[in-house]
Amino acid sequence: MGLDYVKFTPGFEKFMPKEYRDMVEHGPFGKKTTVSQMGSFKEILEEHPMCAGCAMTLFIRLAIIAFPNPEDTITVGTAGCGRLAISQAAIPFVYGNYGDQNGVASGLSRGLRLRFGDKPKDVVVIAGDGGMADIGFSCTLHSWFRKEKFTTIMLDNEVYGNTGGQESGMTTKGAVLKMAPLGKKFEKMDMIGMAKLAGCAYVATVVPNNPRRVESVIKKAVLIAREVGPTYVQAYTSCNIEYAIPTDQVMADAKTVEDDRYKFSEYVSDEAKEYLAERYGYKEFLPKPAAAVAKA
Ligand SMILES: Cc1ncc(C[n+]2csc(CCOP(=O)(O)OP(=O)(O)O)c2C)c(N)n1
Ligand code: SF4
Repeated sequence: MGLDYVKFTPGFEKFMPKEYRDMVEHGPFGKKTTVSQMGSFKEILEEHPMCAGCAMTLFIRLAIIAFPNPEDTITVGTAGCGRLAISQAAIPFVYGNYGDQNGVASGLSRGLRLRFGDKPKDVVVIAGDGGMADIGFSCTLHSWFRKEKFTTIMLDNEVYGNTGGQESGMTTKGAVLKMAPLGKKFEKMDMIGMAKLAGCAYVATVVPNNPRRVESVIKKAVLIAREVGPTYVQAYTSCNIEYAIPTDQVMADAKTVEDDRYKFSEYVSDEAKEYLAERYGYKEFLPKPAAAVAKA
């Protein structure tokens, strides 16, 4: 890991495939690129085999652009639609068995700390709601209770998309799906509440139609996980196939769902606020001057 793996070996530049040359010359490695610059640099994830219009793909693209140091980042995932895109990205991807991604990430994150000491190597789990809240539930929760320092991102499409429409714990009550024809009988799981209860230092919900917000959330989550503790981001990433959302309505659906029941929320522990302010200059978390506190 590090910038060396995205450099040419001297003398080999002209023999490298065009895609690789583009990535070295116009990619985001070692630079500060933002979502506002999309279209002006080569993205780490450009090609993928997911359904046209899938909101999950847009979210994954935005999340990867937001990684503070992509050359020092490893993603961990599992079976599910998201891995189809994440595994095409030009950064290392570890594919766990279905559900064990937070266990794999725990070992990886600890190993990288032993190997590289203080030099940050970011581990980011990205997986679906079924893999994370159902089959991987115990691995997810225990990694949080153990205070493992890595980021967990749930691609919450509220269904098992990759296997054709079974309900998950994150499906909303009453939702009718191909393989839940009578409608789901139970409430959507409160993974946000559980993440806070288990001691995550940063917990947020987002939808993909606000790229700058996605960027800000992912950046904070990754930075906090370096030193403070586990972080969790839950993203509504609709499945337009299983929920029959017309492709041109995918972003409108995200906005409606956001307004209705997936409002932006962000919890930052006091320790994480202090860390972001002191280490990374986040002004909004700097202690307020005494006069301002008295006035408030
Ligand atoms: C141990 C195991 N059980 C079941 C499967 C089959 N399987 C593959 S993807 C998937 C569902 C994925 O749903 P989710 O995690 O919500 O992700 P999505 O596809 O919706 O993004 C299942 C059950 C598997 N690969 N491994
Ligand atoms: S099945 Fe759904 S979640 Fe999976 S790629 Fe297609 S639209 Fe996206």
